[in-house]
Amino acid sequence: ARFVNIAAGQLGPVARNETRTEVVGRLMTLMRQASCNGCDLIVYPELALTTFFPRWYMDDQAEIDAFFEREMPGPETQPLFDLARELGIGFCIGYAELTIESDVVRRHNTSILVDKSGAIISKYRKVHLPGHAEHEPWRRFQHLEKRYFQPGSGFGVVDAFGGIVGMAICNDRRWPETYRVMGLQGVEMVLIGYNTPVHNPPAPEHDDLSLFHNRLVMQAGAYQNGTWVVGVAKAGLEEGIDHIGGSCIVAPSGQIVAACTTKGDEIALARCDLDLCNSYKRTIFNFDIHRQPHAYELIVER
Ligand code: CDT
Repeated sequence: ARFVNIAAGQLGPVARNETRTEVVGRLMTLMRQASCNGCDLIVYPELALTTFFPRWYMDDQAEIDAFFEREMPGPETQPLFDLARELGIGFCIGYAELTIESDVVRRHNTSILVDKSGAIISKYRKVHLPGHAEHEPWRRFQHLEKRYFQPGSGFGVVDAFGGIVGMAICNDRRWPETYRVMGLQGVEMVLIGYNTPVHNPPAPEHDDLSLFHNRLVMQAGAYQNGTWVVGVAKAGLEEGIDHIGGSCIVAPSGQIVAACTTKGDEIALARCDLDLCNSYKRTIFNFDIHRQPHAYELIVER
């Protein structure tokens, strides 16, 4: 067996006026709880350091950029990295990333994986950016990820925590290709943070199904690729908008083995045996023997 003790580090709402230092304090409290419970790794939500700002239309670039990190770690986030090193625990966290290279500014919805020594060992930039790019006043609230972020370029994996680890962010979890591209690289743990409003303005008929769909996609992704999946919410009533919780850890069988029960700051814990992946990767989902890529050409052509 190859055990990795994992915490899903769910956050309740983060207010617009909450400082990075206050949020990092909450993250550190969860990290200490995870460490006390013998965890190797804690997974935090998407855009964990701020409120989910794509709900607002803004055209003042300075106002928008205040939600972005120009360095990681920066002065306010350094204590989280220091605590990780002190406790010997890794973490995965999402944040809005601003980079400037040769005078070109780029903004991404990003996740990083940090090892037990506090070093960043992998970075992922969200590929599937949902929502819209222009102001749509008919909505009760906006979902402007297409305005504020550029898409990332792909799904890599990294050797870490004794296994093969990949990351995805929120809307990515709804797309089978996300898991399969990492599955083809032998992924054993997919770490996913999310912010999912209960209400979807273009399709309110889905609202009652939002927790069902959350589980449906992550359980299917886990089973169909023989991998652990860790899904972690920023949950609850944030700036007047209700977000699903439902953070959970899914085994390669597709079964949920741990789940949060509140919509606040909470950890859910699981002892994840990465060797459980083999039972699926070597049998029903032995890709080398059973996949038929010639029949899937349309998927990459369109
Ligand atoms: N953050 C994020 O990607 N949220 C979307 C909301 C639905 S699309 C408007 C999600 O897929 O959960």
